Amino acid sequence: MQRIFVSIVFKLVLIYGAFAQPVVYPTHWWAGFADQHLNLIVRGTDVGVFAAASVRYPGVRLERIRKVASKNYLFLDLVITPAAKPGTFFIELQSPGKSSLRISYELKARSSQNGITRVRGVDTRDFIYLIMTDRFANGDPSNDVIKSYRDTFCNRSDKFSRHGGDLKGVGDRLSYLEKLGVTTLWLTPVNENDMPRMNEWGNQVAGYHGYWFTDHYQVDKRLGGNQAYKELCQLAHNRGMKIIQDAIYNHIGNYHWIAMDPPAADWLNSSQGKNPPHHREEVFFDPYASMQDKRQMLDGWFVPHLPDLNQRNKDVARFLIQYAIWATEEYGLDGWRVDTYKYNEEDFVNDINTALTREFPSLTIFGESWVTSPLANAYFTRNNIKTPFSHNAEGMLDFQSCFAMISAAKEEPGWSTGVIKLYNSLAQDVLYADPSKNCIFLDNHDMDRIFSVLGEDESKYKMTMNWLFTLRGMPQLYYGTEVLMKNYKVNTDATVREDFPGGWAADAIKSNRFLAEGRTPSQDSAYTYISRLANFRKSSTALTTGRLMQFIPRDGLYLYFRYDAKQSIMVITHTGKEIMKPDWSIYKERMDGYARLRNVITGEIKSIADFSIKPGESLVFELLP
Ligand SMILES: [Ca+2]
Ligand SMILES: [Ca+2]
Repeated sequence: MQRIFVSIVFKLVLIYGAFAQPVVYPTHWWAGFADQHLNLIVRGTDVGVFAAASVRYPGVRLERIRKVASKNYLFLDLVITPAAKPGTFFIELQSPGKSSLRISYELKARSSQNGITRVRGVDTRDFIYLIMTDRFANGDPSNDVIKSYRDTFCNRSDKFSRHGGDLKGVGDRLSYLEKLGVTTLWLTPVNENDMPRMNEWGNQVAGYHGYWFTDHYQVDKRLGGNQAYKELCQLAHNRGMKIIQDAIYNHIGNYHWIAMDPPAADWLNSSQGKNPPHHREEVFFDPYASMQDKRQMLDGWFVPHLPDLNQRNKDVARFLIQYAIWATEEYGLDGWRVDTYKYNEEDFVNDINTALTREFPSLTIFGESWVTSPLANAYFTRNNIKTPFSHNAEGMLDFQSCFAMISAAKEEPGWSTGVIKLYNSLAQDVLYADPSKNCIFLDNHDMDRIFSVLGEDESKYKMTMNWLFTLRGMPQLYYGTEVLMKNYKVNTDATVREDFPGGWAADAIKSNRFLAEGRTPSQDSAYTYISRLANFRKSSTALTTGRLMQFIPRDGLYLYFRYDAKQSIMVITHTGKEIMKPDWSIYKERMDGYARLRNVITGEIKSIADFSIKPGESLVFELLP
């Protein structure tokens, strides 16, 4: 399948036999982008000997041909004017010895469905489900091992090995996810990771998670390759669901062609793994920061097998920008989640965001960085902070509200402990231009699983889920959380990336958590709870687009309201020790005119006058007259 795809997409016609088939990046392009520049990289053994090139196609102009340090590359700068129609044209390369090479290149027609059924963007009305594809479901055992790849292990009993999960497995579970209320899939990176197993902290680890790119234009064949990804995106879009792709601009795997044969030495940052980043994002906004500390953050390689890209090199930046545009148009992506945001050149991330939204105005982009303060998180977005550099990302993954929700559920309420931390965290939203653009969550593939963090306490689980689905922002759930998958990271994050039970044909029906009959009563109750909450949220204007008002927690009792002209929702949580009858006069501002409370999970209606709340209880009510 892959072979057919490749040959259709870029037919390379060789006239001079001495040259192996070069590869061209981007592999194809489209007519009609706002940015008329297209910078092609031609990669092939000794392709740099060609000194001249020509293109004859109406509306397409070759501006220049450029050589770089490695003789295995040629750079062709083209202009695709609005007059260029979709079609295939030839690029003729000529060497001084009169040998020539003819490359065919395709300009496709852009999709008329962008912004309608695809590339719609993701917003607060959505519910994002994070999947590590290798660990979710194996829909096609024939792709578990690809013999031509460097790593041919597939062993479910080894937590560091690949397990065989794939894109078809995800596509086969869309009904399950839709029933849960999910509207949007975020998969850890789908790009090819053709790496051998690497030594990480003494373990032989595979690139099963997807964060070790070796080819930007190839989806890993163990996940099903480009065609399977295209099919999954189409299936999701057919159901009105959306796709967020996980991007890594900061680094690549050391078996990427850029790392194995860099076009020029300055494509990679020079630390060569010797000075890893110190991870302290304060260097970007600290008025007293040193350049030394800032450069170490930007240039340091995470680990020696993840070479750091020098985004100050214009060709590197252009390669990444064109790839992001290519993937968005090719697959109809609705959003990008940008990995390791704080390690990228600041100008570069602004430039790539601008380039993407110029071509795809409805596209959503949010960054990921594990930061230590709301100020730091807001710094990387459009914000209200005065600093010399201004970032333009609309939102970030909100680690601060995550930590605050966990503290609020776990700690004793006090002056500076427990639920006040959630109140205080939200009060810092003044820093953001629009805090609702953040993606909020309770855990992910890099963190201890939330059910374990909460001591497997089902009341606390419901409490945190209530907050996740009713606070501002786009909620994200990590796969399996809805069926109480648990674990801590123990010297590795592989322990929080276990297989979803039931995703493999060999899994017993009685433990197939995709099916009600394969879940324990607790697991089924958790699944049902989230499904009801998420599906209620879908149709609630107050929760998705309404305003938020919170009241200072009193004796562990914390209330906030989401409201608009049509609807008012009250989220009430009691983290104190005694049964409590709220003093409603405090909340009059939001409760005037209402007499009853409708529980959004059970549908039960109570009078406000009769209501009292038990310690540890958390409830979501729609206010009724
Ligand atoms: Ca498979
Ligand atoms: Ca970097």
